[in-house]
Amino acid sequence: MLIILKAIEDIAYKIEKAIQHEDLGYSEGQNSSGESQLKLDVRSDAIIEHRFKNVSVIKDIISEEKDEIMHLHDKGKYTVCYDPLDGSSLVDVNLSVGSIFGIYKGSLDGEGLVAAAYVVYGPRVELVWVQKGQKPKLYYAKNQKEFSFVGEITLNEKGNINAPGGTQKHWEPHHKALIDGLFEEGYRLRYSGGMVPDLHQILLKKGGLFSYPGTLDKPKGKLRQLFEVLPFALIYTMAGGEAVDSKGVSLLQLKPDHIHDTSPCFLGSRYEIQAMREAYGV
Ligand code: P6P
Repeated sequence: MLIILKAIEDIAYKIEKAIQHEDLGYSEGQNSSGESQLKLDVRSDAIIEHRFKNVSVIKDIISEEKDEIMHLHDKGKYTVCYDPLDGSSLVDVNLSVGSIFGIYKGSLDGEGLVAAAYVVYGPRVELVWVQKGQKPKLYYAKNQKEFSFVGEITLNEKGNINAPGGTQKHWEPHHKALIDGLFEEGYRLRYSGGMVPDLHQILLKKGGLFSYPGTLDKPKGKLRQLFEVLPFALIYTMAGGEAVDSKGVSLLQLKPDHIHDTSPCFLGSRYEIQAMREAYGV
């Protein structure tokens, strides 16, 4: 499986360069979620597809930017689901963005998720890798050739960062009570609109809550299960935190019906997930 980590390191360098030097305009296309595609989205997807074609253990790939599953290697064991450049619309206001990867073996669901990774393209390029049963590992791009291991990531029982997603006017009353309650306790608002840097910050600051709830306008939430919600659910759970849906059920029990299915999601330290359970009555 570490051959996939090596490929993600190579991909990170190439996407970083594309972000620095390539056109930030819109392509003519739309992705499967009906979102307009930036040229950078298409370019990042092509970089990943090209690199994974050289990794024979990868059987299939599923991308936010592709309508359907793409077969790569008959003898491959893993399906890699990825969001090539999450939050790409933030690039033209010079905010951090990221790539997210879920590595599945057997079933395309929380049970089949065996590893996950993300790359943050910020002031530094950083990478987090996790295998089921192990602590998440943090690396940073020391130069154009290698990533250096920094250390393992653990979440404390409680944090003080609140990253509330979704359109506030469409929040249900009990969700608003959860968010306002944390602010009442002195939590700090840290929300950029990019889930990768927003979730990365909570991990490195060792605690807090990231939420993207079901809302009146998006009852099933906005974030995609296979290549956004589940990879981070594995990372947060292996870091000692929790990752649940709006019923308080572990996101690692998700079983998507379609490759672009979404789910409400709450990821954070144990104290904040307990606060969510109390506010939602679950
Ligand atoms: P909202 C970026 O488009 C993204 O998919 C995630 O990175 C981010 O958490 C979310 O959407 C932001 O959505 O509705 O809060 O702007």
